[in-house]
Amino acid sequence: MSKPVVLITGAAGEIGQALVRELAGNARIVTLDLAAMPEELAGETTHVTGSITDKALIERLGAEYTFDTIYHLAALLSTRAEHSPALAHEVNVDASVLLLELAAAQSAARGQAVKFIFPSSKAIYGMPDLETKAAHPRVKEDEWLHPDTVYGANKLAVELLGAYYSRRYKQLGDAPAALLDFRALRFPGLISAFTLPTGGTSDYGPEMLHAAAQDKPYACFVRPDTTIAFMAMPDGVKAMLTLAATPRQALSRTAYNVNSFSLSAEEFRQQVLAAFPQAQISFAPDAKRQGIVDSWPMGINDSAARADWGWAPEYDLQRCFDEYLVPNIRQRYQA
Ligand code: AKB
Repeated sequence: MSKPVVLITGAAGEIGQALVRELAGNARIVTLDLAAMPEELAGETTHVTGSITDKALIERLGAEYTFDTIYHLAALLSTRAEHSPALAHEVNVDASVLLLELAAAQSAARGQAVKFIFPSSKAIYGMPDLETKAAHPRVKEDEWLHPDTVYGANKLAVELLGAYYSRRYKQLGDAPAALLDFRALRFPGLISAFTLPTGGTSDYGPEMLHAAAQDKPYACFVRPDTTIAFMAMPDGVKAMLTLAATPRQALSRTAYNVNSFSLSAEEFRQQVLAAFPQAQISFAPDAKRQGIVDSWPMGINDSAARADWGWAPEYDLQRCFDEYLVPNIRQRYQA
């Protein structure tokens, strides 16, 4: 049997690299990114260098390949998006619509739903103030959907559009034989031992750790008490692959929270100091970025994912640091 063809957008980014490593060998992978794939992954994919906002390029990909699954990872993260809201809309929403159109057309043509896996974010929630945030430490999927950032609004818009393309697309005309199968995951801040995020606002966690491992001082841009949820990258990839593999009839919704552990910036610092006692970590809160993180919940309730598709993270806080982050980061920078 021929291998399924998988498209990964934003594949040279943090989640993309980790996902390619997991999928390599089991699928024919087509990757799309503005950047080239890192050398060690270059042989694993057919890489297309270009922008997801390029309509002609997306149409060409649709004409050249028939995709079983699309992992649409390309996005401008929250801090970067605040600096350029119109560009954020173009990259995060308009380009998503181009890909949804591609998946809808291929689903209809083949009579078989293309799976469309979309990493959404806790940024789609908006807590109005710190008191409310403390009083609702584990937000459910249908609560507090008032994002404070353009990135959160973009992610929520694509979740809603994806659900529409999955259920109602062009039902007033001639109904296509099959609609696409859209599935979204609302992630906490993902932390990788191998890559660093760019342009996000939960970046202070991974930045603190990677700086300490390189003996560089780090000034954290949020207050010590700032608390949000994080997740080890291998759990993020596991969540995407498990959700993609779940039969559609088991799913009761199109967007699922997935949670791991929550900790404050000071607790993060303590974890880093336990591994790198020489680390020089100070706090220099930036009012704007602080405001963004304050609007995000402390944690998210993932009982629907647990019930519908057996989600459970493998890494709790201590395992994440002791078994995944610290040994791999140490090795990376020592090398
Ligand atoms: C960001 O900081 O923008 C992302 C996110 C919360 O989705 N990590």
